[in-house]
Amino acid sequence: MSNRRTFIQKAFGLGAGMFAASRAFADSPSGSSSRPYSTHPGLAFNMPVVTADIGDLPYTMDGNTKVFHLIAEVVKQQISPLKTIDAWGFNGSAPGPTIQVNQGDRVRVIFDNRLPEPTSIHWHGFEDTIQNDGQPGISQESVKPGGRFVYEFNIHQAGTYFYHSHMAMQEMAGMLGAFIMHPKQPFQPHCDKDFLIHLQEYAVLPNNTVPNTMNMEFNWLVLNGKSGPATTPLIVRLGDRVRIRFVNLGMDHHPMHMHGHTFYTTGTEGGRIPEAGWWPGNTVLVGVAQARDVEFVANNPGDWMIHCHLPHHMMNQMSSNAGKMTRTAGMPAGGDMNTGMGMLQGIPGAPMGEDYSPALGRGLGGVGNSSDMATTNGPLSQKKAMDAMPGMQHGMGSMQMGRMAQDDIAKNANDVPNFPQDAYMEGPMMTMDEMVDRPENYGLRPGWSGFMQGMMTFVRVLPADKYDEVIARMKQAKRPNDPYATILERA
Ligand SMILES: [Cu+2]
Repeated sequence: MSNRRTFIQKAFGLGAGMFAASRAFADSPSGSSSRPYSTHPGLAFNMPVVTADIGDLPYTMDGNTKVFHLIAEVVKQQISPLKTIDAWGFNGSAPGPTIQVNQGDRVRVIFDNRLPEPTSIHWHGFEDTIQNDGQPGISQESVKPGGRFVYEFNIHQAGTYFYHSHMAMQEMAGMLGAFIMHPKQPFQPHCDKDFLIHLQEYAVLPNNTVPNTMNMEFNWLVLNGKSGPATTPLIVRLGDRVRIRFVNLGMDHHPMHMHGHTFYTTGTEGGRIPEAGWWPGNTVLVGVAQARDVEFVANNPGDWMIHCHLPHHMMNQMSSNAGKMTRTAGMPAGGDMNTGMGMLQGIPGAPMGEDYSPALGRGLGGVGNSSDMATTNGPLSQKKAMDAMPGMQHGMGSMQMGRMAQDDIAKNANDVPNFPQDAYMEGPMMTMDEMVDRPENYGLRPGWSGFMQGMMTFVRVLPADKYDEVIARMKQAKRPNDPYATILERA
């Protein structure tokens, strides 16, 4: 028995027999869509939650207390192959790593502030003592730069909870993470896979790396800190019962939609819903500061999309679509606050006026934005496109920027009102399969990445042979701190 498995068993209170039973069963053929609940035949147990692209915060034991070391710090978060932003997060990522504990645990979180300003950590939804609430200036002194605060909890709840800075702007800069409390009595029916997906949004202008946290309009929409197609798909075996925990600590509510299946909402940020109260759907609205746990039997093979259904949240580097579009050499990036919010000062005073062009996001005017920096959104030559987007010239790799098949566009396209809509926003010219290559993407349709943007990922429901092949490739990759490690150990 590997150390890793021993660790998992200790961590989640799993008996050796449970592993043996589910393991033996996993070796048998699976894939029947008639299986009502799960590939696991025995008693339910708590599967560790997988937070793809993020992973978990490790802990040590001090007697009976689980001790976590949480560090707030400046992080470089790569949200897309060509876009790395300066965020504030925890232990190297934004969102921070997921903390997983069991109901009944005694937990200590040693928190260090390595940010240049005061902060504290709020434990969202915890029914704990006021001294541990993490509300700066109310329940505790702020933790100064270089300072430390120790939080202690007796975990008596169960479900999907969070931690985050209680300073609003810091939260928008990435200071959030998940806190899973596994129930003492595992939830029935047993789930074979348990995933967590954070929903976040950033406003980052072209050629900038610093999110504008005061912005009200967002052009980078991310799941677990990655924008499609850089998101890592959820890998499940045909017949698995799957739980997905959506967590939203952003500015907007997100209707999260899944293709090919009907799921039931089984939990909220307040814990488990009794089964009689579960409701079916294929879209669940995840409001700000809410969690929604959904469960389904993955009985329909295919690469099924999971995405926010707000149209603007299915794009990257989104731009306002008004004013002169493709008939000019480029468009300004980020108007100032007034014009960006629609308070027009040009002539005539209408968004289609000669003084206006589309703007990429909204800015503050002079602070972190660049009204005069033109970039392209039109059918320009490849050279012009490259010249206009200096930030895009590094590592363009296999991206076929600017190449769109002539016969994809009607001859009279430029005479048609509303053209272009998606013609130069997605499709073959945005394909970057090689740049986002990873084992979890193995076997996807060639060119898939040109159609994945923003809050989009897949649940890949794979028949046994394909599942085994993808899992084998994931194991082969031997990635340090692999978020999928707890699944790979069992596979
Ligand atoms: Cu959304």
